[in-house]
Amino acid sequence: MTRPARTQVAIIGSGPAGLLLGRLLTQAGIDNIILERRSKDHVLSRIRAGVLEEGSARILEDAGVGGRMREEGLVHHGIDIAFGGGRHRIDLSGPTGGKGVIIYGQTEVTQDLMDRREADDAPTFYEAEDVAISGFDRHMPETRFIHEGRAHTLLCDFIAGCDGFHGVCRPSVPQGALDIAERVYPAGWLGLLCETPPVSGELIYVRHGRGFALCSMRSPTRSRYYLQCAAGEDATAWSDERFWEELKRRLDPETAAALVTGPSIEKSVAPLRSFVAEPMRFGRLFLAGDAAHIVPPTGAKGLNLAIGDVHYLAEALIEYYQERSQRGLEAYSERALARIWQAERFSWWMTSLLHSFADTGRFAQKLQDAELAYLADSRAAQAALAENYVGLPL
Ligand code: FAS
Ligand code: PHB
Repeated sequence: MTRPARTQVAIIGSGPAGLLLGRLLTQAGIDNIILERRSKDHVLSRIRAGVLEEGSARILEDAGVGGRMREEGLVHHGIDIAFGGGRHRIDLSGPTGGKGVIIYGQTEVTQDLMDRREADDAPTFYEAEDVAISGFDRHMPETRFIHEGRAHTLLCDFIAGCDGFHGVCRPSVPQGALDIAERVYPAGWLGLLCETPPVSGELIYVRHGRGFALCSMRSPTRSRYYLQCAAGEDATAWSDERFWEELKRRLDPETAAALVTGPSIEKSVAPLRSFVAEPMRFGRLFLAGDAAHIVPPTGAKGLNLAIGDVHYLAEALIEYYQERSQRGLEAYSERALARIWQAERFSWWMTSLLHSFADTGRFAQKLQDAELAYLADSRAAQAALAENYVGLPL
């Protein structure tokens, strides 16, 4: 691409948001190009989310990328909350008319979307350097980037900022045009992936005086565990042995005894942050996914919110091109933010309920005890958790 090329929608970022948007637009006959700064292998090497809401699964199925998810994904109808030495099962399906969640790693979702994009023969520039965007506040958006040592300019009708929390799109918005709401938690999550059978058939969220823990999985033979750790913790400071010993100290004795340990195939630390940038549209630039918002992973909402944003944005762009209507584009930000803030609230609530933070005073600890006791005894409280966990309607 040497002379300024043109496309209808330039998508910045080849994570789940960018790839899904690309697929939905291609399916509707709308030309799009994805610019990704990392290599394909690097994008696939990042271990992230593990839980899909049924609404997300349907969107992936309608996009023609749900086959392997339906074959290999594990449908779960409950989760356990462990505290005070016991485990309390939260029925997800009873209070929600039979809804559950699907355990299917983000890595697999990304692989399925990449395979589909290749089959569509839709263009993605991996290892695109110095991506810059401009003109979106007028009617002449363009992106510039370096690829394989050559400078390119891409003219487009719209730019979709799907470039995550550390991307270039949100910072390209004029100073002062963004309303930022943020809470940074004084802790992180140390995650470990291993080829061992999960300790339990469903996820276990653990509240413990030593810190939060989560027992999750990717398949009947591959487990994913998390420990609350200090913010900015160095994952290499944790040997596998140290990780397993600490996890066992946070589990009840029966679960600890059932834990199958093994060598880690991945270990990483994720920060805990709540973050929303409003609005999500600036002229012809639209933000979607982590580029606009972040949730602490306790509610398993990050990936699901990205899919929800893209569902709304794709609908609006297809309406624009097929009906020449701006209605969906004008409603996008408000529509997406209504659902985002519900997920922000739930993720903050789950995080505050289950983590012990250094700045959590005695009163807040006693409130946690009371909230957990109420959750264990109240079907209404359990139903409220269930309907948020399986996902609010799109
Ligand atoms: P992503 O960050 O996935 O993708 C953005 C893409 O844009 C990346 O490939 C990046 O390389 C690219 N990019 C960035 N800057 C660019 C530039 N200037 N030019 C071109 N490309 C650029 N969610 C859960 O539900 N459960 C979890 O357990 C969980 N764990 C997580 C752990 C970590 C370490 C992180 C960071 C997030 C985690 N999340 C989790 C949230 C995560 O799953 C996100 O919600 C999800 O990746 C959002 O997808 P995207 O919006 O596509 O952003
Ligand atoms: C995961 O399996 O990675 C996972 C599951 C549930 C969460 C967060 C992460 O809330």
